[in-house]
Amino acid sequence: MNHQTKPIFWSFRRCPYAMRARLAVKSSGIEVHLREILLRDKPDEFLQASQKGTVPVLEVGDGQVIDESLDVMFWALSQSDPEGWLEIYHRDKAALEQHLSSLDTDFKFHLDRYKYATRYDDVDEKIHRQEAVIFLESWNEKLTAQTALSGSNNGILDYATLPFVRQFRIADMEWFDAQDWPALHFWLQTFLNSERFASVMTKYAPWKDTGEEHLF
Ligand SMILES: N[C@@H](CCC(=O)N[C@@H](CS)C(=O)NCC(=O)O)C(=O)O
Repeated sequence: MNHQTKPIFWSFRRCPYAMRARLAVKSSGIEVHLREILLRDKPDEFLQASQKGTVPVLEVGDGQVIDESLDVMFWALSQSDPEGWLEIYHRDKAALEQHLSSLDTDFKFHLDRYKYATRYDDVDEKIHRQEAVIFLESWNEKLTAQTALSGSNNGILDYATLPFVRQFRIADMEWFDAQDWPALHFWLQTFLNSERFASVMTKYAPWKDTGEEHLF
């Protein structure tokens, strides 16, 4: 594949949706050209690719654009899945869909209102933290019984979820670390300390300023 035909991946480093998509692309081994953006200063070329204006966006060629993070994950892994991330998809599609949909709707809803309470009118962050805790406790329970949310190894459920649990923790790390969730803490910390995580968190200057895209 030459330079022109590699997909273009529009990304924002700290975005958990972009993070999960970068994790899947990296695991698949598919090479893309990564263009870092700033959400407050989106390049016209990015908005032309997807008017929705959210990251991640993957331009895969022939005018085909994927602008949902889970779709990017499935696109990459369905082409190449050397680590078996989709094992859970083949084994228990219903469980996978149930987890991903409650993660992206309910858990995210409460996470935003806990972490960014001031952005919303009349929101009690403690109530939303408590609602999110219901999910975290169920994941801790699952991780107590098995190594990973996806089964015996981290797979798509884990890597789709980890960036959001990381974000939840960042809201109040001391509080998070003081909770009695040993399995969840271990799962998150192992990920945060991993080479894998470091490899998708490289800092790049915005493409808009430099014109530089990075082979990722
Ligand atoms: N459902 C989308 C959500 C993506 C999303 O909301 N990304 C945020 C950043 S974390 C974004 O781009 N927001 C647009 C903005 O802030 O202008 C996905 O899964 O890709």
